[in-house]
Amino acid sequence: MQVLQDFPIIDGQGHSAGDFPADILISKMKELGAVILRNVACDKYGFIALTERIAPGVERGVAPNSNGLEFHGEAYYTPWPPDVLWFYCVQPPEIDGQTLLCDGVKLARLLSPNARAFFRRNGLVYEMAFEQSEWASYFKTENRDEVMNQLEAFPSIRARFAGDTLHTRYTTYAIRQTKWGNAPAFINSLLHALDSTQRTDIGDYGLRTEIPPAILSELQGWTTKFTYSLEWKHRDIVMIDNTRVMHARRPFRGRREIIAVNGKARF
Ligand SMILES: O=C(O)CCC(=O)C(=O)O
Ligand SMILES: [Fe+2]
Repeated sequence: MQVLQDFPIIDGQGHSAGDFPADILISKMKELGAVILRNVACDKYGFIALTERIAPGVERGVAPNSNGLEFHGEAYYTPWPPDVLWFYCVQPPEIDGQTLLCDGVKLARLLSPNARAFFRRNGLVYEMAFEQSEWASYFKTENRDEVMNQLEAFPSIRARFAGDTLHTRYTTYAIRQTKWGNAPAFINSLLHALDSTQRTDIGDYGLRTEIPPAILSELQGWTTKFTYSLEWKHRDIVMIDNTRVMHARRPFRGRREIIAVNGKARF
């Protein structure tokens, strides 16, 4: 059985993304967790201009290679996940490569009392290693002492440098309150961090919390059944509440180019 989730697709009717009313996107995203804007006149620069009006951030490519990716909220292995996640489709995949969405508020409601109690009692501990280019860009300094000082603002993170690599150990919860609506949502990088077969692109990243197998298979069951699968079209723009909706992707073959922005809401 496939229980589909619905996220709204707004038809931009060929209008320019530059003029598209921000309040429509914002209100749909707040209400339903994600919104897809299709059929707008928009190149990559128009997309970036739209993000800058609503929720700007650093433009990046998506995770490299053509492997699938398990469900995750973006950057949930750090204390600073973006609140809005944007994707823009430069080139739809030739074969497969759908991006999947799963509403963490619905997922939190579906969880068994046993799973919910486990996640209330047990935090998630993530470890991560950041290369110099990554930490220097995030902290806007190349000075390690300065980075350690900035990290003191986050009591939930322990950090150390080994050479130029920053190692972090971050403790948080699997179920957290959403930013818009303040509802409990299952949003984290648990499944992604545990899926070592699909994490070939990132070394030294993992979950140090043991999740009981029954809870893990419950989660895999719900996220498989309760999935929205986006069949990318040229110039699709997706705006995701990253405090509520997790994303994943199916493996693909052939060309596929999606760009992303980890955004900070201006609203
Ligand atoms: O390629 C995708 O559809 C999403 C990849 C991803 O999770 C990311 O880059 O944040
Ligand atoms: Fe991601």
